[in-house]
Amino acid sequence: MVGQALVRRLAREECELIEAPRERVDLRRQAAVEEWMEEARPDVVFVAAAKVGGIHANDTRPAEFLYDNLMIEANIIEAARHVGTSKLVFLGSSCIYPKFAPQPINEDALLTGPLEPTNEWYAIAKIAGIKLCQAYRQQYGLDFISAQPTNLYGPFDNFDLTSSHVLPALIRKAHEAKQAGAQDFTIWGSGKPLREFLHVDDLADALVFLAQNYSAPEIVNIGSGDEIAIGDLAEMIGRAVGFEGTILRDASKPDGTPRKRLDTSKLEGLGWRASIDLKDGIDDVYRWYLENWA
Ligand code: GFB
Repeated sequence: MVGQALVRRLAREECELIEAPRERVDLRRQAAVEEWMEEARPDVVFVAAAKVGGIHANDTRPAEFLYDNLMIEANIIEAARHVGTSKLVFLGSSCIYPKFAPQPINEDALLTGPLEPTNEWYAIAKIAGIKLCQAYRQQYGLDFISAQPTNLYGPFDNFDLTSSHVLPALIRKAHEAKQAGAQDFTIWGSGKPLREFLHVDDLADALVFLAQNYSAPEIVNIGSGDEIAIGDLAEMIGRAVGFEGTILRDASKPDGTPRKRLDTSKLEGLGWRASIDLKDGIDDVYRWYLENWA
């Protein structure tokens, strides 16, 4: 999803675009990454690739989320150094911050407290990626930066109900309930956790902005300010999809972190802010879902 958004955004820049699709290179394999890098010799690298998933996938596949992400980032960062890449933008995540970090979460909160257990494996891998960028800057003088996006959604999202994030899952549940003429659909947890959502086209724009305008070891948050309780999100999606029944809650499923709104004052100070509002973004993704998935 992030890679596709970057490709759409970079089509508007004067650059030659080189992609590393999954079929061409398994980024978990060091030799494959080295070979790809030697051939491509990119000037700028965006590390969008990662093993990602929603709360259930993170919670039940800890080894994959830790191992795959450590390998992907370590292989790419070291191979980029080897071929003389001049700029690298690494993507972290808002889950790198402590579970009970003060809100909105400032970049300084990194490594100040315990992580949310459902996604600590992914978070540890992403923190290692951040530290790799900082270490390569310190030891080799390389301009490797890292950005921390809030919860993302958009075209090419994953709509598989066991591995997806909440927003695509609820679009699918609401749509299928409407199609089946069902009276209800069920969301996980209490519906009370708050999440901030950023459309992936906004993210891609921010990443290109940072590649062009930011060069420092400190991490940068990318958020939207569009924060909503999961129960309210479900109702909003129900309206967008045209579902008129009841929304039930499954308390046996985890809530995860209670709130993780990012403080985006640093990025705004640099001159960038999000522009796609959540309602428009949901309409956009629902259109994409109808055309490509449903
Ligand atoms: O998006 P999500 O899976 O991940 O879940 P996190 C967000 C909230 O939505 C949780 C609730 O409180 C879920 O319990 N939820 C309700 C649902 N219904 C559903 C449903 O049908 N599917 C899903 N998936 N959730 C992720 C991390 O945490 O945040 C990732 O797991 C990543 O590693 C991402 O960092 C940014 O927001 O809890």
